[in-house]
Amino acid sequence: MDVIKPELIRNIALTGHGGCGKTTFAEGILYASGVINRLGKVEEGNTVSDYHKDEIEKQLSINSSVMNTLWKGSDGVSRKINIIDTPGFMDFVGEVKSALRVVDTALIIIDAFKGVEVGTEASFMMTNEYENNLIFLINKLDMENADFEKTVADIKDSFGSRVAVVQFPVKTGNDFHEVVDVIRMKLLRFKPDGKGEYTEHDIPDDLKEKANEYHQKFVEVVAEEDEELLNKFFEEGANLTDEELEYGIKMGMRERKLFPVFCISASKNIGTRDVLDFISNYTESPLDKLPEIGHRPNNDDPFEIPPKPDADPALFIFKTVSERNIGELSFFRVYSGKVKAGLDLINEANGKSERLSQLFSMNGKDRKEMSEVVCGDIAAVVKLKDSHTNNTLSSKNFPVVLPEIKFPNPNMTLAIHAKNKGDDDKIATALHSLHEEDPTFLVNFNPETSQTLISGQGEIHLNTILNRMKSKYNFEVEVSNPKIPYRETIRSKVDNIEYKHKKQSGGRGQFGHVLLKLEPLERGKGFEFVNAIVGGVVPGRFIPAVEKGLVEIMSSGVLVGCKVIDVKVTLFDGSYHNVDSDEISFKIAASQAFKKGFKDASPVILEPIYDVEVVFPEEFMGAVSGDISSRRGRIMGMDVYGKLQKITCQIPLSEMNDYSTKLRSLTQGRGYYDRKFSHYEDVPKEVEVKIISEYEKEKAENSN
Ligand SMILES: Nc1nc2c(ncn2[C@@H]2O[C@H](COP(=O)(O)OP(=O)(O)OP(=O)(O)O)[C@@H](O)[C@H]2O)c(=O)[nH]1
Ligand SMILES: [Mg+2]
Repeated sequence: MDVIKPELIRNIALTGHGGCGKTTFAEGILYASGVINRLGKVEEGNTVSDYHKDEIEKQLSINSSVMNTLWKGSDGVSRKINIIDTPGFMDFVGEVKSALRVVDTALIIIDAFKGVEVGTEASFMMTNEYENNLIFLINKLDMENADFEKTVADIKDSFGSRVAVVQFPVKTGNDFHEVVDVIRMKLLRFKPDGKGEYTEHDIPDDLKEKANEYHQKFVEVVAEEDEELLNKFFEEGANLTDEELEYGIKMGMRERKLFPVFCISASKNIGTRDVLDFISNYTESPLDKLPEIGHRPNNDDPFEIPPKPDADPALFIFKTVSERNIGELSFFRVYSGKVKAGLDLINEANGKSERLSQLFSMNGKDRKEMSEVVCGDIAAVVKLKDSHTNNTLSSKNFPVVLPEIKFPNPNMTLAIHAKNKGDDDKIATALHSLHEEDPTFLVNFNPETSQTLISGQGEIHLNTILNRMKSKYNFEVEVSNPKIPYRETIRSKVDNIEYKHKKQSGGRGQFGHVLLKLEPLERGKGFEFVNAIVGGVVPGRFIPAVEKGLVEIMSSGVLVGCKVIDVKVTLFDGSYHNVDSDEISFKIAASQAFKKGFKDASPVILEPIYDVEVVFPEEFMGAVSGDISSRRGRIMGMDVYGKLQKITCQIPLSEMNDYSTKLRSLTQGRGYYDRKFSHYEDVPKEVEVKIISEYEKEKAENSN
């Protein structure tokens, strides 16, 4: 299984809403294909895919896991199927994006009772972005509340006329073990022992009409692919030859004009084999793909990287994990040529050379060494020195950069500090490596508020990272809501501000005397200093000190200790003393004058405002929009996205701390949002009063 031809590789990702059965289905594939000899269960914590401690504890997937197996096509030749099982919980959407970036086919699994959910829609949108072949699996048909017809209607309603039923169940609930396949026009009877084996039978008379109807509809969608086929379809009904049907299915999958629907029970392993047959026979191999469009390292012009096994090697790293006892594992897909253990490649992001010391094929945590990985295949390599997710490694002769995964913006931020002061530096290093493993987890130091900030996709995401930090690095940390980086500015002009700094205490004294004018500047202009001194009333050698005094007071703020922005200061008069004047005196005079003048210039506090897009099922419209208003949010627009509603709005950052958690609770876990900084805006008076009094209180506490 070590070296396989690229045309025999199939790369698939399992995606869908949380808890729809992805991990269970992956387990079924491995069991049916003989990789494992007992079918693990998520509840028992013994699946191949969910092997991390936190996944076993929570009984859900947090990381995507890479697995692989062999499966024979109808030509009797084995395909290597690389499977990436992704987490469904929206906090871990980055894992889904990176998986879809490198697979050719996505399997979206849908719960037969719950139908299309937010996670289903989100998966679909991501497959649009990466143009994956797409298959829907209706799962949990063994449950009493399963409703196949309703779920199919739901899928068609959400994803349109390209959806085509390939199978329907004879019965659902406890008796679900027979499926009618409307491509082969056979009844498949599955054994109940979990191995997923089935026997083929003729379709019983009472189901023939229904089977014909579905067959007709399926062939119609397939025929859409090709004008000749379509004409034939209308002239001769559903009587396309097997070759024509095969051609139509393959092309339809490739062009995303056909989304076949299968029925399964992942936990009983019913339907799995049939899905694997379809994947082997009809979905794209890496060689069928259009070339990747990357670019040369120092040039952004599009550059094609065709999937050629004999070309110079180039690979793309889509995931990095650090595993106990192994160190860092980098998962990659080869996009050109082939790579061998021991090969040196260049990381085009930093120009550094990397040696591929040991290559592995992975099944969850189990590794098997590989000597060579060909174009299109997915594998892992250990101990790269300076390479991370989103990096391209390629040979010296073939410097290329493959398109990066566009990770979502974070939507929750916390301030973090070590319980033990001495640990600060070590914590910074640990946070950095956690970011390298998970690019949706971000770390920033805000010099303005002197806080280290961690950001991610939500509360569960950040908690997961903090737990990982504790178990891996053994640090105790404390978290709090981040301080808001307010700004201060003025609204009116003050023409004549005078400040004389004078001190006489024995020996040499201090003397600095300035007259300033303050004016508001347009937003974004920052600070402008004008020296309008004539006749040397303030000698030239003290002018830089005046400016320095102003810059310092502006960066530490006047009202609430936040940066002052968009002010023009003109120094137009002053005086000095031959002996007592020095730089310090002028610096003090300037900053005191500024402070005095600032308070008279109608000062205001500005707060950061974020652009926010919220997506949720329409039945929660009232709750979601009411909540936005209660956060001083402004609704800018509303759109409909299938059965989902999207609100575009602006919300002040200070009102967004718990938004991720609140939105989930308001929408039964089905809403999600994205945000990015927009601009600064005046805070309303009543909020300003509150901010000032909190600041004064904190100052008083700190000085005690
Ligand atoms: N009855 C029944 N239960 C199922 C089936 N498939 C999965 N389950 C159960 O549904 C629950 C969730 O299954 P998982 O396989 O963890 O679902 P998942 O999609 O991987 O979940 P996340 O990774 O958290 O998104 C578990 O309790 C499974 O045993 C099925 O076909 N029938
Ligand atoms: Mg899972």
